[in-house]
Amino acid sequence: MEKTFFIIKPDGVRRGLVGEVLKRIEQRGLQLDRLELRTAPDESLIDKHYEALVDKDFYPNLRNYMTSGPLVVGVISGVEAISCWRAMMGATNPAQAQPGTIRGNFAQSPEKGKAIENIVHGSDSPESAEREIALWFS
Ligand code: IDP
Repeated sequence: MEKTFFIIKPDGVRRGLVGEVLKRIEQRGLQLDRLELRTAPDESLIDKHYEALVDKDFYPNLRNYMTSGPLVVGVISGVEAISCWRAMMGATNPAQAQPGTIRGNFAQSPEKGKAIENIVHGSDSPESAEREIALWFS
């Protein structure tokens, strides 16, 4: 069994997609190990979460987006949970996300210069899953 960390980002919560996302996790047969609503994510936590991206031009927009409202964080486990959840999310840019994926069904690509609001996050490797679980649930 592999564990991964996921976020339902502020646009997902704002748009009432929490139930939809959790339903997909459950129906896929992934196990929900932890689940929490965080009402006021602080900037320093987001900076640590996205430490590899803080130097990017779009980072200030990404931080504003991620602190713009409540988000849901959780841990799921299953066989190949990391790649399974990444496939369920779809491509980062919603314009390239396959229909049927969460991003491909529910997200739109932003205008130039804005953060990509794409509903969900998922760890991209066992190392980042371990780091992100420790960061958010320490
Ligand atoms: P991922 O979420 O699909 O793993 P990452 O490259 O790790 O993609 O980027 C993290 C998040 O940063 C994305 O989900 C998206 O919200 C935002 N983002 C990534 N690239 C861009 C960009 O070029 N412009 C604006 N926002 C971006």
